[in-house]
Amino acid sequence: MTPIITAFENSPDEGRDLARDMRLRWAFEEVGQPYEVRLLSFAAMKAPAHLALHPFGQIPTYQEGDLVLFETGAILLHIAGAHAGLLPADANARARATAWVFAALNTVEPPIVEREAAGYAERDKPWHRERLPMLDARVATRLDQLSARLGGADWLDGAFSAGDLAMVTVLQRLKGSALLDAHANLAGYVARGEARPAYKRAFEAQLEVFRAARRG
Ligand SMILES: N[C@@H](CCC(=O)N[C@@H](CS)C(=O)NCC(=O)O)C(=O)O
Repeated sequence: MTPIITAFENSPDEGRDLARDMRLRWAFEEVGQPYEVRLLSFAAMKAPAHLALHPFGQIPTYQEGDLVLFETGAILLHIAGAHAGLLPADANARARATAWVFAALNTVEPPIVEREAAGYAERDKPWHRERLPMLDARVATRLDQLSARLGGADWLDGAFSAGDLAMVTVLQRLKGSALLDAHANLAGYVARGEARPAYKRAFEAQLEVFRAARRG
């Protein structure tokens, strides 16, 4: 059965890979699993039919027969568990790759998203300028630590895994920022992820949604 995911009909980033359906598209491409995409407007995301699939009214969701999932980490691990290619065969290495998925989404992503959200939701507040250095410092701390761990390796723990896929998509939110550029190894890590053929296919598919919407 072909899994169906949901994605933005009109992505705020105009299809440039930041919407989180990208993680799932990339995972499907890595493991060679065909998938379908159901596009949603913002209004549809908050309507009862979608809230029945996703309690927080967000994208992406995953449907496969009777199974409905939300949260990209859970979906990524579900895809990785069902197909070869994103988790190592060795049980300990598999557990470590899973830990990196959680690290990406629970430890590295929150300060990055908080800083990004402050940029568009709090810009007009009198305290915004004072708060910004603190948000930058929180991100910088995580990047320093991640950079130290990655060192000169290509991937976080041996071969490319679901952990790297999650981490690269999290770090992409900082592309072009001084925070990421301060760590050549992390910038190189993101570039290595984006150079993977599976990533490129997923990126093209996501961008095509934006192009099609523009064509009308
Ligand atoms: N923790 C969730 C976050 C999902 C999320 O933030 N989705 C965004 C798009 S990338 C969204 O739907 N934003 C619109 C909204 O929250 O109303 C996950 O990883 O799946």
